[in-house]
Amino acid sequence: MSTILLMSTMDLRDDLSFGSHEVRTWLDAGDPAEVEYIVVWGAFALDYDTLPKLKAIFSLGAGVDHLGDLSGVPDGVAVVRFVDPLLTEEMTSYVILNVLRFHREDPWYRDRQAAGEWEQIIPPAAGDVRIGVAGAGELGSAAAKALFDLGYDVAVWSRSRRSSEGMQSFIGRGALPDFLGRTKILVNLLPLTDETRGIWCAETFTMLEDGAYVINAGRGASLVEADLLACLESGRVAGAALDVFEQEPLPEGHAFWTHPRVFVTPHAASLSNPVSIGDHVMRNIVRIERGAGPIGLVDRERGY
Ligand code: NDP
Ligand code: OXD
Repeated sequence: MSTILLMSTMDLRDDLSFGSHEVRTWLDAGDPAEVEYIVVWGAFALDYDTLPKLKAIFSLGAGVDHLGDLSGVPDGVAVVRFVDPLLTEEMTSYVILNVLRFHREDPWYRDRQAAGEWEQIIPPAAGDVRIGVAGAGELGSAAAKALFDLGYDVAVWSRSRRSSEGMQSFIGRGALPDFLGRTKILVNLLPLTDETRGIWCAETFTMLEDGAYVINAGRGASLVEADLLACLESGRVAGAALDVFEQEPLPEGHAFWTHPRVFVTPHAASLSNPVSIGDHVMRNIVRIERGAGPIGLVDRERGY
């Protein structure tokens, strides 16, 4: 049995189950010298000198940007992100929902409905719709594969080479213009790092096919919202499905709330399932106690 410290602004003890492990919260943390594992959502500042037994910090999400600066985490302490088939499945359905929305001209049909107009347009064949998935990790590669299986012309973009089952694979910053130049529907599933902050901006939107669509389920800070609004205004970008934002919750009165070409969801593309989190943490504790590497180990150099 290990001692887990659960750090979150909400008391999640009733939602999360960690079996027979002893779970403490910030309010009843007891002696920090006994804590072996931390499960956390949100930025934190810890005095690691008071945590000599700490073995791992588990993020409650797939992303770790919310944890803030990880440079002070001692080398022997693993930072572990959430990896889970259900999380992947949910993200895949969010991406498919929005790709179909744009491919099948749903915004246009909604306008026709509002106007009471009976009009039809023949959609392009899926094979003629070029989708670019930025981020070919756990979530991006599954979404890309599902879209590929639906017949779309899918390419992925990542930092290092990925096998992509017949999909085109673009690697590194130098390949970004080519990747975007063949993309009609951009799906962002990149983690937020120094390299990806603000990556989707006027310059990169201009590289997309004219009248492209943007789906952002990665992180809000990867996208410059003012630039997207300007590109929606000019028609350079025809529509966007946004799940994540520069500021969350999306502030009252923000232009996205009422924009006719923007589809807002409240950071709900893929929500961490509490049962899966419990399983993930407990399975990883077994691995760590056996001396094996945890699943979801974060590379602190890369930042994801
Ligand atoms: P992974 O770490 O498995 O994958 C990240 C991918 O991004 C990898 O393919 C990686 O390349 C690529 N990448 C990272 N940096 C760069 C870069 N500078 N240039 C090009 N490619 C880059 O992450 P996940 O797929 O599990 O999750 C992705 C993100 O999705 C999370 O970090 C989180 O921000 C977001 N998310 C959002 C949710 C929501 O509900 N909206 C829910 C869950 C996650 P390489 O393969 O070469 O390493
Ligand atoms: C995550 C998220 O990172 O929910 O898992 O955004």
